[in-house]
Amino acid sequence: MQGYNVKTLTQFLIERQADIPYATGEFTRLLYHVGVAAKLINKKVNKAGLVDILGEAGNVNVQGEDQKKLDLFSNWQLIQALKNSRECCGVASEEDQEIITWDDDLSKDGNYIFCMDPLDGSSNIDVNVSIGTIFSVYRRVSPRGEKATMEDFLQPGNKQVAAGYVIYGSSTMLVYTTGRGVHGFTLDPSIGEFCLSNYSINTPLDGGIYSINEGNYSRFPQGVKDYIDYCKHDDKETHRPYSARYIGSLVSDFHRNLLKGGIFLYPPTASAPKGKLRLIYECNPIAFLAEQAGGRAFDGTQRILDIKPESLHQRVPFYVGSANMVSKVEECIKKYE
Ligand code: AHM
Ligand code: MG
Repeated sequence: MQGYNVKTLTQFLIERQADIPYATGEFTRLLYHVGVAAKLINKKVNKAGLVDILGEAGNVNVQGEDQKKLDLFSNWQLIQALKNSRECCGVASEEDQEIITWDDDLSKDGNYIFCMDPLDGSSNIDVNVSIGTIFSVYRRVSPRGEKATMEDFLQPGNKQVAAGYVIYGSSTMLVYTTGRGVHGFTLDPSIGEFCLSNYSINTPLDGGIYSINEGNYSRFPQGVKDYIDYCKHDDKETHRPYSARYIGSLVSDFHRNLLKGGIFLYPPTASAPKGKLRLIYECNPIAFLAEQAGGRAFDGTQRILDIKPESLHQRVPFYVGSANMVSKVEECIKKYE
């Protein structure tokens, strides 16, 4: 009889733990709990059309955007999972103005802090388009045994110990890195497990897709306009014009480009000089994944992972994807410096 040979996320995490000298299992437990929360969020996302969970919750989040009900659920679910893991001493979330810390001794003893956008691209929920959870993990810099401090959260992205996302798409996938490659797991709903499906993802150096909200073209800096014109230019040798693909859901746009090769751009505009996306819980984790897969991420002047955050909800312009495509947009932007 044909068997079913799978490696689950939990098995993989345990195997990988042994790779790291002196690993105590704290980090493995943390990611395990994130995986459980992702499954619970996935269940709700799948049922979104059936239950009274669609639509706005009536609150406005710290970015001034309407919160959708599923945003609130996902935020709550992840915070519970992180607390239950007993390895996390603090959380920063897109949905919360302040950092979240706990008073109990177990939490105060946790070694890790967690930054997240619990449900990104949530304006897509009502129309059944893929959305995602984005997360980033750091080792705390404040002493263990005390509450986490803001300093723990304002570390540059190059200090991340792990980052990942969950994409709730035609399949649900969890993709993560701990700085040793990028690995993808697809949820098999029949056994309720994330199973290893994409071992060591490498993104193509060149790609044929550009992803940008081109409706804002007239407001982009000239260098970005030049790059868009370059993408559309007909040139057989460099396989142009490229294809334009834009879902408006960062996780989905990035995931497609990661696998197929492409670039995602969210430039500054006159009305939003820092762009839209948030450094700590959107750009840093995606940049870490991109680099680990062989890609690049920069903000127009410097490497995303080298930016020292100044505030929790800081925004940055974001260009990420296949290394040669990011270098090309960099060349276009630098012309106008
Ligand atoms: P959100 O965090 O409020 O969901 O917004 C972030 C989303 C990203 O997923 C996506 O890349 C971007 O906003 C799309 O913005 P726009 O509609 O301006 O193109
Ligand atoms: Mg978001």
